[in-house]
Amino acid sequence: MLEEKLKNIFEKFEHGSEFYAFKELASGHINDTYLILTKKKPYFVLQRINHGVFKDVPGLINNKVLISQHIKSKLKNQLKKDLDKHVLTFAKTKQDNAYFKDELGNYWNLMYFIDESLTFETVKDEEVAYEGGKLFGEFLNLTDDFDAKKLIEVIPNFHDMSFRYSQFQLALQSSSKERLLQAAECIDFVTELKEEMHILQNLKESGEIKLRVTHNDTKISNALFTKDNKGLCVIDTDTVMPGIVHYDFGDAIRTICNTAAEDEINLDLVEFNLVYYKAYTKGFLEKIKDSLTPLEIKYLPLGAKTMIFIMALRFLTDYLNNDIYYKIKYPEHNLNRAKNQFKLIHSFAKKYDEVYLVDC
Ligand code: GN1
Ligand code: MG
Repeated sequence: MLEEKLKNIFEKFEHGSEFYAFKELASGHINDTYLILTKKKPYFVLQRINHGVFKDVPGLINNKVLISQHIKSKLKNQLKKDLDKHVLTFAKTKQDNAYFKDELGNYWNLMYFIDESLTFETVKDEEVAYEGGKLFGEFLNLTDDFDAKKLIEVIPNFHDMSFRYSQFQLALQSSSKERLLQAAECIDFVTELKEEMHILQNLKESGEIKLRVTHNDTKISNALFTKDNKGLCVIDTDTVMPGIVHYDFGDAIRTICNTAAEDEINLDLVEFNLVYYKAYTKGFLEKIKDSLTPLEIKYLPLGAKTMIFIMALRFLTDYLNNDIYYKIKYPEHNLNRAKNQFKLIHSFAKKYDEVYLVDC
C-alpha cells in the first residue's frame, strides 16, 4: 500500500516528526511528489526522483543541496526573519545521507514544506507576474557567484536546440504513420522555424553569451508565493546547472504569459499576455539587469520564443515516440501540449514588435 510505503520511507529520514497522512502533488511531469502531513507541523515534501530521466540522482541531489546552502548563506545577511521560507531545506536520512535508496533502486529525497505558501499553474494577476520576475531574477542573482564547476550537468544538452532537433529527426523516422499524420501541422512548423531557433544556441557556443548557473525549469508553478501574492521561494531545483539567462527568462514567460494552462485543448483560450510580459520583465530586470550584457538583454524576447518552442518540440517528439518521457493522462496529451505551445508562439509572434518596445 502506498501510504505504508511512504510512511516507511519518511521514517528513514531524521526530522523528529510523526507521519499522519499524505497527498499526491501531481503537477510535475517527471518525478513522484507527495506532501507528507505530520501530527504536528512542519509538513514535508517527499519526492521519488525519476532515475530513468535523471541518470545520476546522487549528483542531482548534491547539486540541489549545494545550491540551497549557497542561497541560505547569502540570504542570512539580507533577511532578518523567515529565512527558511525563502529557500528549500533538505532533510538528511538517519544514516546522514541526503537521499534514501529503497530496495527497488528508487531514490527519495525529503524537503521541509514551506507553510502558508501558494503556487499557480496559470497567472491571473499582473502582480504575480511581476513578483515571479523578481523571484527568478533574484535566484540568478544569488547564484551568480556560485562556482558552476561544482555542479554536475544533470541532463546533458538539456536546452540544446541541435540536440532536441536530432531527437526529433529520430522520432520522425521511428514514429507510426498515424501519429505522423496527427502531428503533421506541428511538424511543418518545426521545420519552418529551424534557423531562428538556433540563434541563441550559436551565441552560446561562440561564447558571446556566457554560461552562468541557471534553474532551467522556471515555470510559474515552480515559484512559491505568500497569500498576498508576494514572491517567496523558487522550488524544484532538480535541473540547476550551467546555462544562459535566456533559459530562465524564457521558460517563465512561457507559463506566465500563457492565458491558459500548458495542456489546455481549447486553443482559443491560449493567448500571449503582453501585460504580464511587461510586468515579469520589469521584476526580472530589477534584480538582474546590472549583471547582464547589452547582448543578453537584446536577446531576451528571442529567449522567450525559443523556450516556448523547445518545449513544443520536446512534447511533439515524445508524442512521436509513443510517450516514453513525460507523464500523460490520455493518448494525445503530449500532442495537445505541443499544439498549445505552438499556438502560444503564434500569438506571441503577432505581438513581437511590441515586446521589443518593452523598456529594458
Ligand atoms: C518537466 O517534471 P517537471 O514538471 O518539473 C521537464 C521540464 C519541462 C516541464 C514542462 C527534467 O518538468 O523541462 O519544462 O516538464 N523536466 C524535465 O511542464 O524534463
Ligand atoms: Mg522540474
